[in-house]
Amino acid sequence: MFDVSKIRQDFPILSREVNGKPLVYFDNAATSQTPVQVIQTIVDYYSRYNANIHRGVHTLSQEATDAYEKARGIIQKQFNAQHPHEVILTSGTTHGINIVAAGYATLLKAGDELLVSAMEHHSNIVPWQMLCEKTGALLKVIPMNTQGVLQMDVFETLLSSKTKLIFVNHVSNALGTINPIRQIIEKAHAVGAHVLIDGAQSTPHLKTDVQALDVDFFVTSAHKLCGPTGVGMLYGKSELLNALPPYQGGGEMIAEVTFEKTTYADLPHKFEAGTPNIAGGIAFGAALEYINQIGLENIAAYENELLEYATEQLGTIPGLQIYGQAAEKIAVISFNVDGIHPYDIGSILDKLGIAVRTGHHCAQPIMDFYKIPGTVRASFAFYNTREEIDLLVAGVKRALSMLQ
Ligand code: 7TS
Repeated sequence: MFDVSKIRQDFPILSREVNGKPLVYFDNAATSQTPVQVIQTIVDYYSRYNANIHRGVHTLSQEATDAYEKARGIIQKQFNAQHPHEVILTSGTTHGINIVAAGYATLLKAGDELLVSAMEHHSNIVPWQMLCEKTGALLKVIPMNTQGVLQMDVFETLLSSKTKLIFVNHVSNALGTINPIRQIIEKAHAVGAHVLIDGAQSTPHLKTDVQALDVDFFVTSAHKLCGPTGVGMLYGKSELLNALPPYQGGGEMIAEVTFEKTTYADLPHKFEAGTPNIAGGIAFGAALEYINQIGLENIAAYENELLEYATEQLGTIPGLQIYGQAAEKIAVISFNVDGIHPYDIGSILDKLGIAVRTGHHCAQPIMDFYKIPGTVRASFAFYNTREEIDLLVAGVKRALSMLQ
């Protein structure tokens, strides 16, 4: 049974106060909080077997290597990758996208076309613009409507034999929209294009099966999933990862080095130069185990209730407009109230102990689309409660009484 008060006990941070008020943490889309089970794996690592991996004969190094590779196996299973070597441990979503974008510089030519959705995080826009600058490829945008839903009919008209790569987030961080990625992948493959899905916002809420989706590349960050910052994963089909050049050169990513010629290691090491975030990788595995023990289906069902309740309650506030009204969305509410700057609402909420994000959420094109400077974003997790939503609604009303 899903018992939120029991779950909350796993998160020490949830019992702290901010500005003399109990913390209400509604900035989960920026980063999720960390349960004690995950914190403990980091403490254990540094207390008991801190050592570099893949290189030592000594016991500590073996233990650390085993724990790190065990985590890779957990990640592989979580996303149903066919092979463990298709799971590249990265520093996060941004790193994963950059590995692929940099690699495609050797595979594209001038005139090739790339498609990006109108609702991407900057990390799924800028690396591709840099790729276009290097190669002369053309970036085209799949537009969205005012509900925050991609225009799939226009998407189909943009596809052609020139389309080489498509990159779309599974879920928008600023709107909460769940995009029809299965359909996008199918249509892309029909013209021979590859697809990278940014799963930073979907993996905490929705199950992902990379084989069933037949997705080419998939990226996410552990810190959105109750794991630590500075670690994430890039999944890629073996043959596609093998076709890409390494992103960084250094130790651990080589087969043999001489001053005349270096040969590269096999996957996954080819993309894992240098000493990685070892404790982070191990804790990423622990975070997935923690989430699975609660169950992603239970999490999604509970968060949907929170979303419905919050949408209804915030909807009673005159002049409040919600951006992102897709039928399929996760528990993120981006809103503004009648000409009041989002920053002002966010600052007053903070005084009340309520953490929301304000601004463009690293998705400026979305803000330009709506012709707004930014939004207030409340993003919910499975450890949030209806009572906290009541505090948010009361907090917004209080802010408005001060600002209007
Ligand atoms: N893609 C999406 C959809 C995201 O939401 C984020 C982070 C990233 C990529 C980048 O992830 P990173 O771990 O490499 O930084 N999104 C947010 C956010 O919404 N607020 O702060 C960070």
